[in-house]
Amino acid sequence: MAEEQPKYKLIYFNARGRAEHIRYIFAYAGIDYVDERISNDRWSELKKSMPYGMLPVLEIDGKPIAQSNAVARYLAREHNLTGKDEWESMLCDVLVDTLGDLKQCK
Ligand SMILES: N[C@@H](CCC(=O)N[C@@H](CS)C(=O)NCC(=O)O)C(=O)O
Repeated sequence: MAEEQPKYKLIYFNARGRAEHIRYIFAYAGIDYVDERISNDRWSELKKSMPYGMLPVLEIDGKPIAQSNAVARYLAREHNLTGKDEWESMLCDVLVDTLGDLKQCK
């Protein structure tokens, strides 16, 4: 019998920001998920219940997980998107860290 897929809910603002690479992984791997985009006026209340008080958060079967790159790496590993060997896996990490540098304001 096929293993049941976890239920995923991605919570973020209505923006690409730090959630878009997670959405790309879901789209590329063909994974169903709820893409919950919260408005700024809901945020101050919701913030209190989010781990570390920031978004994005991915709920996996109801368990809230913070940190976009940790989430993305987990999904990539689960769906065989980390390359065929350690070398390709390193190249994926290089890309992630480079994108992280680009997101920083200097
Ligand atoms: N290292 C975290 C950073 C998360 C982060 O900075 N989130 C911002 C939006 S991009 C946020 O939640 N800002 C609202 C706030 O701090 O109240 C990640 O990559 O998930």
